[in-house]
Amino acid sequence: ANPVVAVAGATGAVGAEFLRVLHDLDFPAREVRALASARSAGKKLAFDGCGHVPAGELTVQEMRPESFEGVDIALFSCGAGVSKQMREAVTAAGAVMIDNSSAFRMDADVPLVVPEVNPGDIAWHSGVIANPNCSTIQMVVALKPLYDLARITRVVVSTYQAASGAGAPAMAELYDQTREFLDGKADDELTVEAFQHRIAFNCIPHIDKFLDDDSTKEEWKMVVETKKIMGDEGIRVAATCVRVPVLRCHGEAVNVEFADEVSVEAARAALAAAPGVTVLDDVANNVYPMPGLLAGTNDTYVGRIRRDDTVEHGLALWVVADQIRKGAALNAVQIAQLLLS
Ligand code: 11C
Repeated sequence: ANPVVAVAGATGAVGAEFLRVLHDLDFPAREVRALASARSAGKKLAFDGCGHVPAGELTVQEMRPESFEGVDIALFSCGAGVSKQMREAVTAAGAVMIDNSSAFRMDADVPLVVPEVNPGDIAWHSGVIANPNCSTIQMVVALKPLYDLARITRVVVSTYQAASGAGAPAMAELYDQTREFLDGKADDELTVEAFQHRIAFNCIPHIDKFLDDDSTKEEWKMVVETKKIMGDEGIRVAATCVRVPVLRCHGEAVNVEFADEVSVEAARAALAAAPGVTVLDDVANNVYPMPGLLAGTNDTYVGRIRRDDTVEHGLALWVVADQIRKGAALNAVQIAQLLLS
């Protein structure tokens, strides 16, 4: 039967993208329920339709535990606290929660799934499947075809993360602050709310909170989530996560160390053949992926594939994906598609 889908957090940046992706993939729903906090209840959201749901407007309903009665799949993006509060109600209603927050990702009974990498892990879910952090998703999509050539032993990654990773208000802050800056406002006159510092014409090496070892939680997520998704606790990951004044799409400079030799040619061929990957790598013609030009796309784009001679078996690459689509909404809806298959 065609599923009833709830979109929890429908008014947020990822929530809006859930609705677009459900339409774009023509997800075979018979009902789509838009849920959000009480203050958004009654708001109308344009929806282009999917499956048996015609195009029109969805009226946002206040999310309560009883909102999940009759729901088959609940796509969640409203923060870890709300996901924790609602988990019991969702699973008691018989729905599967696909959760975009960090609430359950590292729980032993919750699969952490990227369909191109570990689709089989959905088999052992017990009501909740976690969607990984956006910066992890695009990295593992690129790493998996390489891992299939030779075991990966170490990854060093530096991220260039878009403002919208911190939500729609953060993206608005980048626009507004850039305008204020160009209008000549001094630093102490600029509106700085979404980030710790001015993001316009700046880079901020600080995403999520600092941990005891002086790394950030965003960096920690890339370390532990990569091991869980790839199913290999032996992969060592060193991450530095940086916010850059880009609206949408994260970029990642990735250095990969293998247990055995992997040629640039073999890597390029494996990436070109991999699901969800597009290779843009023709330096003679200045072709490589760029975040500013890839917003709204579905694939993970890989370029600048070259040797890393600082280790015995090393490659360097540059990876870009739209973190609201593949890094969040698209990955979650692809998990929902896997559940139906
Ligand atoms: C960012 N990656 O760009 C974060 C957003 O754990 O799902 C997503 C945080 C998460 O700020």
